[in-house]
Amino acid sequence: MQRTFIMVKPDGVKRGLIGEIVKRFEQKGFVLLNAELMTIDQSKAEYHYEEHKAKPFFGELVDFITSSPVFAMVWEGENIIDVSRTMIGKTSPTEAQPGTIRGDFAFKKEENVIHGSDSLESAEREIANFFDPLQLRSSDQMFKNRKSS
Ligand code: IDP
Repeated sequence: MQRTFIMVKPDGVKRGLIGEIVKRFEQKGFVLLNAELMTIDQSKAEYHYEEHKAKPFFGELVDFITSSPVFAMVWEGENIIDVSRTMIGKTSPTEAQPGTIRGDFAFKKEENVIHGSDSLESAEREIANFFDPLQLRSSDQMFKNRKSS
């Protein structure tokens, strides 16, 4: 079982897409472990997008992600890293297929509604950047009462 970091970006939150995105992940059968509406500070944003530090759009990217609240989530499921990237769609909305989240809702590369980790290593690094390890749930903990009742 894998877990991943999914974030509705400021444009997605402003456009009221949190519910739609959560619905798609729930309907797929994934389990929501943690979620928080949060405003990201500069240092967390820079760490999150560290791999793009040398790119010309880095400053703009950090400004955008810190501009207003995001909805940060941890989701769990089988092969969730690859499956969620497919559900999210390509980075550029001109390439994102209809039926994917970006294909259906995004029209600009700079504001493409959602982030999802692209590997197990990034997922763990990104989860740790935004959530306190003591607050992280596991699905075993969440559903232990359901089994015994
Ligand atoms: P991903 O979000 O699909 O994994 P990455 O290549 O990791 O894509 O880029 C991170 C984010 O940076 C993208 O989601 C997008 O919002 C932004 N971005 C990527 N390329 C460009 C660009 O050429 N101009 C402006 N923003 C970009």
